[in-house]
Amino acid sequence: MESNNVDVMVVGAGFGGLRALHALRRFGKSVQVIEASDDVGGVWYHNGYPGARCDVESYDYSYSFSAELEQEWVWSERYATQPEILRYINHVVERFDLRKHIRFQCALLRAQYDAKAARWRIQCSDGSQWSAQFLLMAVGQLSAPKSPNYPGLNRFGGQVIHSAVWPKEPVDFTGKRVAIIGTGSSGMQMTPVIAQKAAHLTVFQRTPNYSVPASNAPISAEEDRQVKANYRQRRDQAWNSPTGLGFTPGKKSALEATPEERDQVYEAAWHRLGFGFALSYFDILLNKAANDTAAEFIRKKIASVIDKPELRDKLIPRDHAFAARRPSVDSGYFQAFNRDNVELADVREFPIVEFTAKGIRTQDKDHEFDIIIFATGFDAFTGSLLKPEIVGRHGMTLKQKWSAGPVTQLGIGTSGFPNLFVLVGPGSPSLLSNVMVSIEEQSDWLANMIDHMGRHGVAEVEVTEMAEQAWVAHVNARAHETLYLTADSYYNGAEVAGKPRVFMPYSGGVRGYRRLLHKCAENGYEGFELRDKPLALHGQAVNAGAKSTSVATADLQPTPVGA
Ligand code: N01
Repeated sequence: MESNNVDVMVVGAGFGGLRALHALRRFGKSVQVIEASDDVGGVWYHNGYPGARCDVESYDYSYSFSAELEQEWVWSERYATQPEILRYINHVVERFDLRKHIRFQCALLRAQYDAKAARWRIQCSDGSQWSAQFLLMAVGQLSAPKSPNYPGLNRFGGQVIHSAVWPKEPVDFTGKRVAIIGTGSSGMQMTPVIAQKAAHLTVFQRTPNYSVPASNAPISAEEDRQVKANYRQRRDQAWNSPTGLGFTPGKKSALEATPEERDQVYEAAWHRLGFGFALSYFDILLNKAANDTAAEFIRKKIASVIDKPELRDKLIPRDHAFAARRPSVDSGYFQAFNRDNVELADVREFPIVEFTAKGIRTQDKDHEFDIIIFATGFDAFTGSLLKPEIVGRHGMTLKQKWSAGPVTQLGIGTSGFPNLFVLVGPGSPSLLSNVMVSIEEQSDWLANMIDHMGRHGVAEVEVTEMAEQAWVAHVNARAHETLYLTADSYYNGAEVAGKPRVFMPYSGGVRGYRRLLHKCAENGYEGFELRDKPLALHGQAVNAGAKSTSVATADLQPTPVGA
């Protein structure tokens, strides 16, 4: 068992877990990463569907911790494809010799906190058992795929594939009748690509989605040289932008601009900015009337590329504000419906009744398919976190503790679960940010905290109840400043029936969040209790520079989004 004692057990070998491993190793910590699948990459390993690519620009969706890595890696396109991202991840793993710390086909089944030893006792799917001072969950926010359970599902004689569990062997669509259920980012990305191969493609849509064109393009040698000559400035700009994408929100309200000015601004953003379109004016996500101007512009754009008038009304989103749900960044999604072999099935008009041996029966007709793809999304944020049984200090499971929704201090830890950390989890900017920026920020912050604890003889760290209540209130207050709460989405738990309706990501922006993280550390990890002996052994909180274990609520006062 000796070799199974580690300082930190990291769960997940995606971008987050790998970055955390790298950060912790720099401080000389012994780290074991466990990964349920048979290779690195997390979501980028599993989501191998045709057309899968990142909708954050390649230069920004990459690690910043090594200037050499930044300089030597050459991205081929503005928005990298899934295979290219996976090659990058593997390159990083080999270059920094990370693989030897990772155990594959090893899923976390159960972790129980041993309150007297201040260690986590861990059981894995491969039978291995571990003891770790810290348990760091880097399991991703969109890693628990969700499939509707239609009647007759097992009767269907063709192939059923989920976008997020894409087969490793190639799927040949040539001459096939294909169905895609779901029109989120995954469905919208794969539609135009599969349409080119399939004999017939039917897209089952429940909610029309907004999308901004990717304007993807190859990266020239000159552009690569220029970016790399100024990479630090580019990173600074990303870190100091609200979303971590490098876009600075417009200074003006959309409502102050004349219609002509707005059209010019939106037109320019439409052709180049991807997600940056949403920041053309600072209040697009804050004010419904401002949002309407952007939404109307997008609706006109969508209408202009759809040839069949009867499809326009169905494909154009009207039932929610632009970006209140996650919009897509697409490459020819709407145009795909101009093809003779592509059909839209509106399941709000004619719901799916059941699967049949040959396909799908909707209320109006029978559809026959060879392949049916579920692009139906995920049990977001908490799906993978709550899958293993994680038992805290009082014998309570994390699932029980979070039965009314996740409760955290800074999205990082939760009371009753000492020495447990979550990377890019609920309560942090996570999916409202360039997740790479959030991953790096939190990994370094956590590694510093763990190092600090080691140097100050701290055995146990635990979030205080007061701090987590203040943080949840702050996350809610920030969300209420925005339009995010006006729509049902996976941001607020609406994607799974019966899931607590709680707004999960932190909408205060990565820069504001970073300030709070730093302030927390400067104040001796405010909101966390640092103990030299485990509480179970009647240890006292050690000061370790702490001024207070509660949070100064003045630090959490709402400030405008984009500040
Ligand atoms: O999942 P989604 P996704 N019957 O949840 C529909 C990231 N991502 O995999 O909206 C019919 O967005 C559902 O309909 P509705 C990105 O953060 C990134 O597409 O619930 N339809 C919706 O249309 C993204 O936001 C990239 O009414 C059903 C769709 O399925 C996130 O992953 C690429 C249904 C699910 O959309 C998730 O995207 C891809 C049912 N029973 C994804 N159940 C990058 O580029 C669900 N739907 C980085």
